[in-house]
Amino acid sequence: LFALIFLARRPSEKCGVLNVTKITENGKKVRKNWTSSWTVLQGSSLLFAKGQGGGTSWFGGSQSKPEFTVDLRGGSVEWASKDKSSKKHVIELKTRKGTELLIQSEIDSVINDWYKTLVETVNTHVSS
Ligand code: I3S
Repeated sequence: LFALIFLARRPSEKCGVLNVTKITENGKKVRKNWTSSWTVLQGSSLLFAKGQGGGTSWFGGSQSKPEFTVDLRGGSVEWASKDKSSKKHVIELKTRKGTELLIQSEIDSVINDWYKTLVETVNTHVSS
């Protein structure tokens, strides 16, 4: 029964606003650039769109195209160590292809939910 409940509740989609920066791209260190992004998890893909400014809605407007997407299969998720950022509640995501991102929210419950969901995503979508 518990297994059934777990399966039924398994997250495949989640969205919300997070602060995001890349720190490494294809194994090369890049300059931090924190931006507020509309973040969407679909299966094992995590999509980021530009922040909310500009008054255009997510639907239809220029804001709707994703800035970038990462595939979480074969990647890792952990709480970032203090030397990665001075911010609170920072998650470090690493993709199999060598891109590292930091994601952050000032709101504990928001970032804790993302952490749980991302860990489950990485664990359920085992590298192919
Ligand atoms: O890891 P760093 O270099 O201390 O990161 C900070 C910088 O990226 C800084 O920008 P510039 O050095 O480009 O001006 C950002 O404004 C900070 O937010 C970065 O640090 P935190 O600790 O907030 O991740």
